[in-house]
Amino acid sequence: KKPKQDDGSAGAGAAVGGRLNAALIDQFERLEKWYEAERTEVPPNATHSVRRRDRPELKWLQDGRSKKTRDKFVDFIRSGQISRLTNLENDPKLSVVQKLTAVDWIGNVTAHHLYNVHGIRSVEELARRPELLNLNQRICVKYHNEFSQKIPRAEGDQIVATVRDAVERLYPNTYDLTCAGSYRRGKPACGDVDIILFPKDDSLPGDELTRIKNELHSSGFLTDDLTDRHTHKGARKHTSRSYMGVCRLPGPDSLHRRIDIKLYERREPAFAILYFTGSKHFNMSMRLYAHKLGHSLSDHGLVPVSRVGREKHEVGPSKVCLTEKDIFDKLGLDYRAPKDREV
Ligand code: DCP
Ligand code: MG
Ligand code: MN
Repeated sequence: KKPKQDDGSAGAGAAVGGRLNAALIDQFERLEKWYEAERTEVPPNATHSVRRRDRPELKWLQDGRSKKTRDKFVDFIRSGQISRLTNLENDPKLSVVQKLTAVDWIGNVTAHHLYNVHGIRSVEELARRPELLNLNQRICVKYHNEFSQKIPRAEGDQIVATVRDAVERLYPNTYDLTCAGSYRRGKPACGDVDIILFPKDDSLPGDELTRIKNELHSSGFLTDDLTDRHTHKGARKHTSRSYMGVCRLPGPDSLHRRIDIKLYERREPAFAILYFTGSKHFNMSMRLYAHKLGHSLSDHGLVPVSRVGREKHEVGPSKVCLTEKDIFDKLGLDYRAPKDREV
């Protein structure tokens, strides 16, 4: 939840509190980003706890935060800055690590290794050293510049239409196609295009996705494939297949774009659509909520579970949900339209 706007009724104190709160949230969020680059633990739920209150003052301090978090808070109140954040932001190594991990498939461990062992200081340098990278990383480094430019919706529409045409050519009137992800949440521009395919009649997917992929390659639309470590042998009861790759529309000025295609069996498309619509944070909080009610929510269903220690056992069949709204209903939540699922 965003801090509430001050409506003026609570006087000047609340206005100052609101502004301070926003600045504090901003600094904790930046801190979280840097901690990620440093691979240190983020104080548990620090940002979340700040977000929950309109006035972060004393109440929050007494609220059982860790001492380290309280110290940062006091630091902020005294100086307007969390000095730990200033230090991290001035750390030359961490700022390189952050730039490197902005590339998909490059995580912290790889980034630190590239920095320490190979002296890499930028993504451009990395592009000249493909021998240091695996295949997915090479592709993402090569197109890093293009991938960091967002895809306007109109171009997203053309990409979707290209895939739809290929699917119809190969399998006329067989699949329903949904563009999920940030596109479905109504964002004006998206990081990639996320397409889900459902057979109109129940069927377990076979090699249809491979044929669709080959078709899109032969027309020159797909330029590169990324390999997914999850899609191979025995992947989750064979109820879905995924493809991740790179596409480019015809025309001299068009950019290389990331594209994900998922093919599901039809039963219960609502769960897959809900999952791939996101956002990631929204999914996390909805899963956590389901978990608290003793259920496990995934792209395949909503299943009652019992936990013994760290073990999770399904103790019943998935709830039947034909629409996304059914899933919200089953959890006792108010329905939220895709555009309201940012957080
Ligand atoms: N997703 C998730 N958890 C992950 C990865 C993905 O829940 N670790 C779900 C939620 C995402 C959706 O899949 O919204 C699509 O993933 P993307 O990475 O494509 O994210 P978005 O489409 O939301 O944003 P972007 O515009 O960056 O593509
Ligand atoms: Mg996306
Ligand atoms: Mn995606």
